[in-house]
Amino acid sequence: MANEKTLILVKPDGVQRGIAGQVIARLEATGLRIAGMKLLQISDGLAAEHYGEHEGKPFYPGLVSFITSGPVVAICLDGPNAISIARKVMGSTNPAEAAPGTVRGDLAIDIGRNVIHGSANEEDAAREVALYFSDVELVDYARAIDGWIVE
Ligand code: D4T
Repeated sequence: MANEKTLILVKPDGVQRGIAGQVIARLEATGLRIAGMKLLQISDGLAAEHYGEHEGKPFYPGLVSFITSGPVVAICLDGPNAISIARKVMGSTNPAEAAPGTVRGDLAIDIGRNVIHGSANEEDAAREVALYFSDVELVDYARAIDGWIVE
C-alpha cells in the first residue's frame, strides 16, 4: 500500500453552513491521519494557482469567486491510498450523482456548492499540499491506535 498525502478543502459553503466538523469527522473516521489543518481565506492568486487547469472553462469565474468567498478549512491527510480513500468519502463531483453515504451525496445538491475538494491524483496532491502547507505546518507523528488501522 502506497503511503500518500492528499489536500482536502472544506469549501466556503461547508464552513458557512457549519458542517466543517461533520466533514472532517467523516474523513478522520477512515483512519487517515491529519498531518496539517488550518482555516484560511483563499486569495485570488492562490485560487488561480489551485484551479489553473480549469482556466478558460465556462465555470471557472464562478469557481474562483466561490472559493474566495469566505474561509475554507485546509487539511492534509496522510496514509495508505489517502488520495483515493478521501475521494471515495467525498463522492462524485456532481452531488446529484454522488452516492448516499458520501459527503456530496449526503450534504450537497449543486455542483457549484459541493462542500469539499480533494486532490485528484498523486501529481495534483503533491502540488496542492505544497500550495497550502509549508514543511513546518505538516506534523509527522505516530498514533497509539495505528496498529489497529493498518496491518
Ligand atoms: P474539486 O477539484 O473541487 O475537488 O472537484 P473535482 O476534482 O471533483 O472536480 P473538478 O476538478 O472537475 O472540478 C473542480 C470544481 O469545479 C466545480 N465545477 C466543476 C463546476 O462548478 N461546474 C462544472 O461543470 C464542473 C465540471 C466543482 C468542482
